[in-house]
Amino acid sequence: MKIIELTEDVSLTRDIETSTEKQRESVGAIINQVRQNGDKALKDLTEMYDGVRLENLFVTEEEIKEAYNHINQQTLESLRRASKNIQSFHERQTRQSWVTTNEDGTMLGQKITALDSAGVYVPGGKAAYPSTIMMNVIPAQVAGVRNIIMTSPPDREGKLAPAVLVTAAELGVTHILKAGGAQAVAALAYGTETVPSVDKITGPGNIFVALAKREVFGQVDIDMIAGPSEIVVLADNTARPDYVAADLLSQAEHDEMSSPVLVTTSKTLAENVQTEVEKQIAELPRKEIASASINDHGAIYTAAELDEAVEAVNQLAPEHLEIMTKNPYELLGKIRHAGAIFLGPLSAEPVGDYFAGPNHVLPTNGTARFSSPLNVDDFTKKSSIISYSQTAFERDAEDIAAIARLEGLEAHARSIEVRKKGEN
Ligand code: HSO
Ligand code: ZN
Repeated sequence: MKIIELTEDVSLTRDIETSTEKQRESVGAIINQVRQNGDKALKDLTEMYDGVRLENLFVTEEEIKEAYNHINQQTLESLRRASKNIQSFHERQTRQSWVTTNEDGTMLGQKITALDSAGVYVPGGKAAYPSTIMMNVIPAQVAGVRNIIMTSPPDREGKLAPAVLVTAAELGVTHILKAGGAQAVAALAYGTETVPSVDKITGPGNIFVALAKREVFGQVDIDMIAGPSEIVVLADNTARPDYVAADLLSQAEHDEMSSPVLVTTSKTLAENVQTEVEKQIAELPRKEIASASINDHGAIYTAAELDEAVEAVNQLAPEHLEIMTKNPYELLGKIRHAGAIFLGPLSAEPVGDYFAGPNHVLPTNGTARFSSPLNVDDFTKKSSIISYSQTAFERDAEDIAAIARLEGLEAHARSIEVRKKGEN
């Protein structure tokens, strides 16, 4: 892992994965195919990309029952405890509708309504994470979304992983579509004979899923376009190098493109973490992926002062930030951009990935500058409420008509004036 001294000409910007023209064309074609041919297109595309011809596009009750035979009781208990924590955290995010009545008799307000339906995309193969199912489904349920459809690509035998099925079933999700890629996104956005269209599509996926989500945005809402995982550890000489190295590697093992970064005021820590990373990486089952991430997208930055280190963190605007300094709370106020902030030596990033309660679907690629973790609000929308009284109307009519005429919109002005007392 390279050690770089932070100077003014060190660039902290990160390359964003871009799509090719060919990928965009193929996604467009897949979406059209599903729009035109519905279930048949879904089956044809699943045969082509996942290597299996499906009779039934949806998971059956028997398949769910069977999946439970492959999960041991202890794992099930762990999933249940995690789910409980995630639920209680998200319950704190719920908002109430409100109205305010003014002395002039007007009533104004904001009505909060859950989306009718949501589709959750779950990647296939090894990246089919039960934790991600919980992180997407639970906020939707807490918001009050009634219809939740999950979709995930089947394996060559037409099956979904038992852990995926059991997690979904534990959460009460029974509508599970066996489809992946752009075709799954298209089916959720436009609906088919058997797949109902949804209002919002959330969940991570490969470049084809990301492009498809971008393409159907407007027809439906989407959560975000998530990039590879990122972690920044901000540490001083009080941090333990073995903890720091382990946490950097926890995100490095996600993807060759993941970015594990240490920003530190201690040159000794920098060197010790460098050694530790080499030592620990050798023992990891996913060492090829982790090494690629560490070597190509990892870095250790050394800063002269803590303030300089904090500034670098804000520029990086990481998905995850761990602060392991003498007094992490002191720095919290200075952190402006980070998806999730982990304070102190025991708040390891995987505590948040799996268990503590906050959502692990977080802004990546510097988008923490302007966006937030997935949350209950993402599954609700607001309607404004306006009720005008006679007093208020008489008082404001002239102002309203004046602004209408300023805009050259005479019919607007007349819609006000037709109601004015004494004029009709
Ligand atoms: N750290 C990932 C989420 C995850 N980790 C799922 C393990 N499973 C992105 O925030
Ligand atoms: Zn993770």
